[in-house]
Amino acid sequence: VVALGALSACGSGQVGQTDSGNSGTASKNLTLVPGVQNEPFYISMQCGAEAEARAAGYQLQTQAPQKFEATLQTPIVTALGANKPGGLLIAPTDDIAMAAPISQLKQMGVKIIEVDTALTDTTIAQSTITSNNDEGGRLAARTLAQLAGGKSGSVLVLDTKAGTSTTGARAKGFVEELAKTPNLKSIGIQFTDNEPEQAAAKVTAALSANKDLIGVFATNLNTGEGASTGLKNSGKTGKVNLVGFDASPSEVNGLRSGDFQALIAQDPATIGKQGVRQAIAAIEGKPVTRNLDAPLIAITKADMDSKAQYFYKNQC
Ligand code: T6T
Repeated sequence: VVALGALSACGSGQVGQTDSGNSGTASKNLTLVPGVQNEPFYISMQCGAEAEARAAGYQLQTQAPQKFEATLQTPIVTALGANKPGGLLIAPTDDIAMAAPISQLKQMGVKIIEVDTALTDTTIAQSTITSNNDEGGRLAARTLAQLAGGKSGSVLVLDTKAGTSTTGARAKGFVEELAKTPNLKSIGIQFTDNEPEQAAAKVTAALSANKDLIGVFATNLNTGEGASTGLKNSGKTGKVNLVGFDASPSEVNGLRSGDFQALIAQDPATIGKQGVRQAIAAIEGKPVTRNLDAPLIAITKADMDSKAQYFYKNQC
């Protein structure tokens, strides 16, 4: 496990489906395929990747699916075969289903770097750069235990979809760590399909079934936003502790206003930057690091003003 450095500065590129940097030879072209379009976590990752590519004289193009879904990400990856980039930086939307299209590109000589999520088959990518998601879940459990301050109650965990390596590891780490706090009892992990509406509905149902609900852990941005709506609709904002993951502009506003009690922030710009570095190393035949962990940090309302550098961006 290698700790990474501070956030890289973002360039002035656009976000979405973009080209950035200098024009170069075919092998100097990189493509970033995030998990989903227009989402602050992946936008911040793109900003870090673009700045690093530009500095190294490489060109980085970004193509993202409209939803976090393997059926939408697969055709994007497959189409890259027509105009092979030197390296692919990808956040696989499914740890099994994305193996075949990614392997196909690899067989054509494209260097494969996983950023954020990963495939179950660890032989496909040359490098994986991600947060330590198990530890992120554990950090969320310890943060919730502190917020509960010795009170007893039950706790709901909201995951996204089965097959998402990151959120799955967060949920599992959280439940294991929570078991060390006897007054807090997990009522289980529920899937939301990464839809805020489903997350809101699961929170409302959990509140009806568990009068002692004391906390909710939402494993990413959409589940957090949905959970916050669910608590609001039931008049439970601030009464049930909501610990979210990520630090999007709307989550940060929610922390300030009291909709969230804590956020576990990742460092997506550093993930993007390191993804580019590893891709370039692979293309240029230099040593590549197989696994890199990016830093995580817990943020509460009390300390948020001193941690503004961890907030995600909506544009570079
Ligand atoms: O939490 C991030 C990312 O790490 C995860 O893999 C999917 O959800 C996010 O993009 C946030 O919505």
